[in-house]
Amino acid sequence: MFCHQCEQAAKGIGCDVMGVCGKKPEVAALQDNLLYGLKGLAIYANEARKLEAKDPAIDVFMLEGLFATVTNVDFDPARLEAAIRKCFEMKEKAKALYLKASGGAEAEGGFFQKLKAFFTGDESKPAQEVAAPAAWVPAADLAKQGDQYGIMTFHNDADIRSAIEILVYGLKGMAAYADHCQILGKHDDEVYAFFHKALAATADPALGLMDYVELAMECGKVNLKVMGMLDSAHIERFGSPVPTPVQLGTKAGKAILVSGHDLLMLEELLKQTEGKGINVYTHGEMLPAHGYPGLKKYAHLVGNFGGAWQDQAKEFDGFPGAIIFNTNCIQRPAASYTDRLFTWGLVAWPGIPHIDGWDFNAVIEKAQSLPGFPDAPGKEILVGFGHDAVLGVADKVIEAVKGGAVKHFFLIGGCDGAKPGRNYYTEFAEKVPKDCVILTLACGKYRFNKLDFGDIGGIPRLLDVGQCNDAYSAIQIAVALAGAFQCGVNDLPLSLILSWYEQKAVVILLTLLHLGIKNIKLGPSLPAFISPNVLNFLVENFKIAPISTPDEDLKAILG
Ligand code: FSO
Ligand code: SF4
Repeated sequence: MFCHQCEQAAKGIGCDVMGVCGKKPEVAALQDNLLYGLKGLAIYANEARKLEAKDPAIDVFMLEGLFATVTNVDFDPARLEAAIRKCFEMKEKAKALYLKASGGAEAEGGFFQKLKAFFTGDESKPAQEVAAPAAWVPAADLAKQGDQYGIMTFHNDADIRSAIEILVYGLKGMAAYADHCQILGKHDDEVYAFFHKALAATADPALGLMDYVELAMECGKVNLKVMGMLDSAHIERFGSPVPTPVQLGTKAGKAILVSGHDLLMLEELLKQTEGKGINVYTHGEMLPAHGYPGLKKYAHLVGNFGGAWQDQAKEFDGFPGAIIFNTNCIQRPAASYTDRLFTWGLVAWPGIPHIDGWDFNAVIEKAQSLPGFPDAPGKEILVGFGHDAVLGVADKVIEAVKGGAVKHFFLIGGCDGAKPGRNYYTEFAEKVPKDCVILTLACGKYRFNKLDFGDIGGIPRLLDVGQCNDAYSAIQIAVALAGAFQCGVNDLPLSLILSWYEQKAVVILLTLLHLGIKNIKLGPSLPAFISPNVLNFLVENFKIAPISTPDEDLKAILG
């Protein structure tokens, strides 16, 4: 195996014996095989779409297939094998669509003709055979087959391979958000078309470095649309988040802990647990759920438990109820809680019961068989500062900036992780001067969201904007402030101090680059999949810089 798609890549190079995340070589090979099959599916789906032939089942499967290969999602070989076989079915469906739409023959100027022209050596060879992923057929041993499709086979040129990887990881991250959208009933043809076009392009030997760089930027653009769709889907269903205190203590009663990002799954669980004496707690990226009127109305959504994802193995032992993951980040479960752990959606761990569909009875029964919590009230933290809440007090904020009460805004956000060096973010937040406001989002906030930051004239100094996908909200806030001050976002007194871990962070970064946002500080380390030349390109064009020390960075930013 060789994988370096996340920040945990072993030795900063890549995992080649076993994933630091717990991904075994067999699972890595199956994911590589699935990704290869998805490229084949994308080639046909893209060609079919050009002829106005499409199928919603193909569009949704593309999202699910990509999402299953994101870090800390699917560790279950059996589920991955089933996905690979379904991928083949979908590819055959897309091929049939394409052939039907093209009248049974290759369309003029189509992908296969281009390939034929490229490989001038063997004109007799059917073009479909040359477009290797399009000709992919699952073998009897799917893991062994996947071994030939590792990321090093993406391209021989290190820079082109790096650009292709950035695009592929961007697509994976965006697939996660688009999957949440489709679960909420939101679909967008332009988004689906881009997935097919971009993934097909990764198998096109006629393309060069700048083609992939442009596609990566376009991925950032499309992702802005996807995050916007998810934002409106959440608001339509649950109302706009409002500032809400969240209990970190416990309430007497049986308990269920929900981890992940899927708010619709949480709502369904809240409905099914109502009146049953079960209290529901959020974990990790579910924390922002407390701010949504349509979710906070459930009195048995009682609080938040634990820290960010990387602490789960030591914290879940102390949760005396059932635990369910609805998206990443799951880690190898410790023996002390495997008997009360469940997965849902695309998350899976071998041997852990998976809930297919929307019936959470098994989870409820498990919670009822466990002791639950006593009453032990704790500290409260504030969440719910989405774009509507913040822009609702925009006048106050603008006045505070103009009057000099607020000097600077820092967006300290992104993913948390297990590697050392992430204390930087805690220290940075602590050292931010008292006349500055901190916006935060995603699971990296657990490094400092339980500290007291106080307020500036009634404006809390720490504003929790939400989940990682709520980067959309932060962008809306920045754009509105830029409008009010009649300047560009880069001219605002705003600095972005980001932490990354997995592929959703990659696609958010692409969105920020697409928007032309410069001077981002990125840590705790730079991605192993960025080649030195591609890094130079990013530094020259976007002035991205790795984090150094909180003191040095603060000094450089605030002068
Ligand atoms: Fe974190 Fe995990 Fe939300 Fe990620 S819980 S690391 S970027 O999945 O998606 O922020
Ligand atoms: Fe290693 Fe990250 Fe890949 Fe897991 S996802 S194998 S930790 S690089």
